[in-house]
Amino acid sequence: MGHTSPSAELINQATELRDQLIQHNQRYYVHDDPTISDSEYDQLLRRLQDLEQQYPQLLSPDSPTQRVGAPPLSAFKQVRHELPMLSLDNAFDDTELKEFDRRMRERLKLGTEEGQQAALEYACEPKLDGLAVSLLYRDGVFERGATRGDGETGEDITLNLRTIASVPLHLSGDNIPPLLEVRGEVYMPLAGFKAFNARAETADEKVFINPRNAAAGSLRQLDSKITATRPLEFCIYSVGISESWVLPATHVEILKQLNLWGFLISPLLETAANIDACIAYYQKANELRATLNYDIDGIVFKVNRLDYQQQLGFVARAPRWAIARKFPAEEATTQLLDVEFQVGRTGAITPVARLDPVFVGGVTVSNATLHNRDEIARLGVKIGDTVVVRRAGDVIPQIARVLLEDRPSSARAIVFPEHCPACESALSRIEGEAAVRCTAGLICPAQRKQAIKHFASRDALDIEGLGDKLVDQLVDAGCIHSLPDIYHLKAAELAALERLAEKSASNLVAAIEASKQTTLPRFLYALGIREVGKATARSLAQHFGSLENLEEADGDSLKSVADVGPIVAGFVRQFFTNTDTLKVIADLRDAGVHWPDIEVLEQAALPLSGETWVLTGSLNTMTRSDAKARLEALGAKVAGSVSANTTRVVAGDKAGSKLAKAEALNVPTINETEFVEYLTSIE
Ligand code: 9MJ
Repeated sequence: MGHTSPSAELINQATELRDQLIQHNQRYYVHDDPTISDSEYDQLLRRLQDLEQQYPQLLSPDSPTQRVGAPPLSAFKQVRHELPMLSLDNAFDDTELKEFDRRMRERLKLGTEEGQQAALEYACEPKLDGLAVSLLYRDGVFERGATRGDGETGEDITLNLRTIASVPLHLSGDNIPPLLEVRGEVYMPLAGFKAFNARAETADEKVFINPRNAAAGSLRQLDSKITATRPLEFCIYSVGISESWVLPATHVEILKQLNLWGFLISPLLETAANIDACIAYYQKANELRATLNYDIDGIVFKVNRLDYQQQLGFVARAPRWAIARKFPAEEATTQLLDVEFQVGRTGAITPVARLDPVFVGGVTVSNATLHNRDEIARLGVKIGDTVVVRRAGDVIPQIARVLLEDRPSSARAIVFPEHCPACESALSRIEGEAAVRCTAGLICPAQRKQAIKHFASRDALDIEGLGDKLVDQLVDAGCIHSLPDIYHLKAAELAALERLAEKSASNLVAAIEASKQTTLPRFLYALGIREVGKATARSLAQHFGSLENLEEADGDSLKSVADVGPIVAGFVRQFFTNTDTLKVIADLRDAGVHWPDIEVLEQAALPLSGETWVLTGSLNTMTRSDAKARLEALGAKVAGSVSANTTRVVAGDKAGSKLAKAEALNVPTINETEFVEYLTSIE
């Protein structure tokens, strides 16, 4: 591909597309008078991109595909990573780091006893706290960039990446491979982050809670002109696929070569002769951390020799030959000012601590979750107490403990409400459950808001632009009372709301319109039936094929569905026998929400019928019950123990005796990466 010449017809086509796009661009940006929709524009742009991708000869520097900040897309394309994008195992102290070194030495047979150890060198680099992306270059030209996604499939964010100055559009230097994929991190340096937030605050716009979220939010823009205004950087840390490149012998040499071709590499990249030198590097970096102009959340150590890396291979979705030594969770003390009670989608009441704002783990924290009534009792916390707040990486801030010696005499007990704080309805607590719930369902405005947010979320009907704040506004303003009202919103009504520009209002109306065409699993998930997550929604859809069949299903047939036990079956029955919810569904369909039915295969005709699988060890990319549900939906039985009748064993991290038994019985085993690949290939 790419080496043959395009026909005259294709050359003409490309010229025509380019002219059309330039014209539409002018109409859109200069004259504010577009004559085609955003998605029609996308289609033209993609046709040209595809042509140019296929025939780089057609690329011209003035092509609209090359603009810094191209016109908005209506959605990102999916990209499958030919080589999965891996994550890293963590070590939380020096002992775990030494343990890692011992494992490497054992596997590589380099000696573990003192005095008998052969050299094992590591590459040391800071762990950047941003977003992992993959960039693909063909003949030295940047062709496509994608997010990591779940490691297997990411999103095509080429146009956004093109706006980042440290993403080279052309590589320079000698012997550039005809095909080269690099991986690295996109992040927002601290100075840029602070400046961005300061500006946003003055303009009364949304501020980001930390640089990582800012980077993520900036890369997720469908309009790359917005991304272009964000101060992002890109630093690489590994190579993916490549063609005709005889890789150097070590990781550090690879990065140095990539640096020569035009990529930014960490200025702190070093080698360490052994694990003690790694520990010294970590300490030095920890001291340096406060002076860096970007956030790092740990140090990554990688076995430097490539032949060793190949020998060591992978476990699940992480390389065996690398480890991230994380900086410790940060703690700070502050005062608990008050406790408020929030109502979740299913009515669960969550106490939220309002704190005297305190800077911890790189962000200012003014709220922390207290989870439930039991957690308040466990902490023994009162309003007015001095508390220790802990924040580790992405984790929601928690109250770790109370400093009882500092308790003021004015401290008061936290009183759990007896009625819903949003609608005054009665609360109930089911035996054996930690949560206390509001029983009012969608009559409760708080639950209604959450239900709408869930319905519009990415994995549900994916209504881009219908975010949390807007839903709050729409419900408060009385524009939305129930889910079907979403489909009766008018651009004028939306534009009248505070903070919503006319353009965003019409984009939102278009996104709402587009969401009408969906799939049965998405629709079922979107309804927010209790305990019906994505995997269960998929099982139900595959089993029943249509909503009508599901609505009519009795408890027994529900229980025969993969991953559905009596409790979930009960919630599903309850949902579909409630006249209010049936009316919501009917109204949604009347409003135009539709999906194709699914062909229901007889159990015997399913691809894994007759097979028995065993899951062991921990999985990183899905929960054990999701894995089970997916296997069962494909017709397999999932057993708890390995026998000669077992078809296959999926071995996750730290798989133990079951894996050993499988090996002893010659039962085939696969790791998580292979498992995910297999599932996606047959589902
Ligand atoms: C970061 N986040 O800085 C890796 N990373 O290597 C570095 N991440 C990585 N390396 C293999 N420096 C998988 C992830």
